[in-house]
Amino acid sequence: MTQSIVVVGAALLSRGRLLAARRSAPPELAGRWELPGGKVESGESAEHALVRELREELGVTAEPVGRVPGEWPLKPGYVLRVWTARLLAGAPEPLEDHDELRWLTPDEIWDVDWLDQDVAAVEAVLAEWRRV
Ligand code: 9L3
Ligand code: MG
Repeated sequence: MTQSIVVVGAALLSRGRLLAARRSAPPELAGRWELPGGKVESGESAEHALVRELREELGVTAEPVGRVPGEWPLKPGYVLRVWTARLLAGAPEPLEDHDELRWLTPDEIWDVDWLDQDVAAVEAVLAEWRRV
């Protein structure tokens, strides 16, 4: 059976806030908010992909903290897996694929229009939040 392509998403947590990123592409996803990240490349670990994607998309150095339990289907053949992560250096900027960033408190989490596929992942992040 063909393996799904894993897309890693980062729940970047800092000072009691979660980073949300608004996609600028592709057109069908533009304007919706997501946990930043992207596809794991062949031969690459998920954690390495997470660090690489956060460097490329946001210009920061970050480290994975822990896997958020669960796995969420994306488009056919793709699944989303999420790690909590913390910033080691830099301040996130929307360098690639995003046009706005927001640091959300737990109370503000549902103020943004998350991608449909990210809603369940963000609910799982909220459940983990108190543990990190
Ligand atoms: N995707 C959904 N939620 C996310 C991420 C990072 C990605 N939190 C979807 C959008 C694309 C696919 O996964 O259809 C690949 O993501 P990217 O490489 O375009 O970021
Ligand atoms: Mg991406």
